[in-house]
Amino acid sequence: MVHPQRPPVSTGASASPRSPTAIFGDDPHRRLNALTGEWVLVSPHRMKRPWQGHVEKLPPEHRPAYDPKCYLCPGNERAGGVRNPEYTGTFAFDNDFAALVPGGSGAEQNVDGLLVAHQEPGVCRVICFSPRHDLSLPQMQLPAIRAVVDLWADEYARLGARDDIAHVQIFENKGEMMGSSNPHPHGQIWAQKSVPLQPQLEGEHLALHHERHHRTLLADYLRLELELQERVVCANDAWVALVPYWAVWPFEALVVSRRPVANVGLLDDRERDLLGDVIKRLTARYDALFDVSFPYSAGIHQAPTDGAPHPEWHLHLHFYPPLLRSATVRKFLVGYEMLAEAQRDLTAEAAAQRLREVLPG
Ligand code: H2U
Ligand code: ZN
Repeated sequence: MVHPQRPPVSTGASASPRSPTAIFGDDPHRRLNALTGEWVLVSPHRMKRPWQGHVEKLPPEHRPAYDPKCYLCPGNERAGGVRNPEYTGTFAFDNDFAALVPGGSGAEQNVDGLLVAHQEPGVCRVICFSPRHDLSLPQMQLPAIRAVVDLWADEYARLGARDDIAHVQIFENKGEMMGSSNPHPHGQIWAQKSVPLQPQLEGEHLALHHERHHRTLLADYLRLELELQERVVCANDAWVALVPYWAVWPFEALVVSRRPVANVGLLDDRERDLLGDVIKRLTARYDALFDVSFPYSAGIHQAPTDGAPHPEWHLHLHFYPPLLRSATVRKFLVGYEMLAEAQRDLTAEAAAQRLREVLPG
């Protein structure tokens, strides 16, 4: 059963010594990302810079349910000449311009440990969430989102079973701003022989924590977040969406399963339905924030498919949206952030509160 439970709204001045607001107030401070070991500089006092709360409106978007020129719509021809079937649910195909291809020479280079490279085999897939050109995840019905979750699980299992695939990255670029080439609701999968950098860093931190405590890092982190209720955005019986303590992007979110599960294939029926529910509620909040189809890159982090047991892995989704104050004011990682480390002004606690309050439920 879905509990549209609304966490108590943080007063911002909680007496808890574990609340960063109580400890640091408006003082600049650095927060550690427990998943990756990276740091982020938080400068809450800078949010006091004058801002009238002005929201620039973009003209409303009108998209047809079917676009004869869209290469993802059912029955249409793609670049390269292949025609899509008249699909009525989800639809996945091999990317016609794949960044990774199967096979290869297995060649390696290592010159004095300074010029180091290896050939990388892999598979790239494109996944259409819906035949409807005009929808995106928050507008889709729950059973249709559930079908997307099932597709993720099928693709993870099928690709992960291959000997030449040790990692399956499922992701979505939404909106032109994030480099999405087409508004038709779709995501991508890049599966490859090596575990790429971000999941590798997370894997190392998850493994250290599991070794030490025999619980997953995210189970312990989630327990803290549920206790503190400062950064939780919305939740149901199986999932919690929150703005992580170490968030870099203004309205970054982490969706964590209540049960420590290593990959999407291990989610039961109810957890799959409820994943759709939490994604719909989080992304609906995003759209409501600036009254615009909210751009983001989002993706699933889960256990490598290298054949090893991964009791340390705890499935989660990251949402990285670039918007800061309106439909047009974006956050770029520039200057100090390129040369030193990530920085933000809006605290994770304030961002979570905005997301909680923008919509009921
Ligand atoms: P993005 O919108 O996130 O770029 O994803 C769309 C993908 O679709 C992109 O990787 C592929 C592009 O290579 N594509 C095809 O496979 N066939 C086409 O006909 C056009 C685009
Ligand atoms: Zn389309």
